[in-house]
Amino acid sequence: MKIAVVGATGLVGSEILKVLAERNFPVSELIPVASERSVGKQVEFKGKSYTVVSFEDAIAAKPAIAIFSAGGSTSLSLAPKFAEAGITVIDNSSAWRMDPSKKLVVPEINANTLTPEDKIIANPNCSTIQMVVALKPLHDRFTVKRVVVSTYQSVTGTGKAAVDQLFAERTGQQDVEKVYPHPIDLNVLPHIDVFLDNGYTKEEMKMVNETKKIMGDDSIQVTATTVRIPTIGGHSEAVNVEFENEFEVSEVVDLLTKAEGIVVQDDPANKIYPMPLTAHGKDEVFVGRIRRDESQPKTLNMWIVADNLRKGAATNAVQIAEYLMKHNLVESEAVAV
Ligand code: A2P
Ligand code: 11C
Repeated sequence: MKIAVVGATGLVGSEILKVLAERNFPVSELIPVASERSVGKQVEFKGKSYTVVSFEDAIAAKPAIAIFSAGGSTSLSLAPKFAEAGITVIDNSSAWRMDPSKKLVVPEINANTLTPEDKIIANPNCSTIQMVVALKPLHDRFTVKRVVVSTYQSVTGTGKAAVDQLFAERTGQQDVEKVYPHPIDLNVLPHIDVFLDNGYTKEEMKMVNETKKIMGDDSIQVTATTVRIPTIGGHSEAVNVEFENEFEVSEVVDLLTKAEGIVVQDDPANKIYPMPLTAHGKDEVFVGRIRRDESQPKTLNMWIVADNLRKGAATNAVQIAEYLMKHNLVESEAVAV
């Protein structure tokens, strides 16, 4: 299958190339796309070099699927051009997620809603994906009523320039682009994406709105505080969940242990709990610190960590591509324009 990766030179784009290779996705031809300034550059895939092309050349090459991770405005302008050519777009940006005509997909939860007519499929925000993967098996059993989440998010969520800013601050290098409004090393910023009129950030509202859409349940109440911390391995989340129904902690652990895509790491006596350092480079969602909230009934606390570039972005997108391929939902030779 011919696959285009739009944003192939970026942090998520490079991770998509790695994940496609690791999972042995049957790529017959890779078509890397980036901005005009990168056309002609080389990217590596499975030990071979591929030349970055323009989006026009990528469309002309008729890939079956284009995985986009090049920012919201690029997706808004380019995804429809690919879709019109019969190419199925899996889009990592926030551009299409809340469009009622587009599916917002986490394969473990709602890939079964996909049809061949879905030509632009939205990949959720990283901090939402890891939370809903852990909430879904519990929602099916106990019904989630309300979630209070605080995040501790990796600088890799912002992109390459943010990783460079963190390490430049650490090493005292001055001549580097500042992507954050304050220092990030030895600091914590309660500010991810832009502030909205309601006082929340856009990242916080993504967690509220995307959760309802993916879970297919508008009654789930979510409130979030999203925070950037100086780490690179993944996003962490302290999640407080109130259920409609009573639960046993042992059953929660059992459900999470059996759920697809989750690894329970919960052995406090041996100091075992999820951390970005150990989640880094992994595809699973790690859950630990599972305990009853003793301050109110039917309420649980847990700690969720995942590599935001993996399950939070690249892995989830490649899993959608795998699902599309397995269920014959894409045109293997897309129509040229
Ligand atoms: P480029 O490397 O040419 O700037 P990150 O999030 O890590 O900063 O990466 C963003 C990715 O999106 C990069 O691959 C970047 O390419 C790509 N990109 C940015 N603007 C466009 C565009 N207009 N068309 C295609 N790719 C783009
Ligand atoms: C972050 N969650 O960590 C963001 C990155 O809506 O796809 C992804 C932004 C998005 O900064």
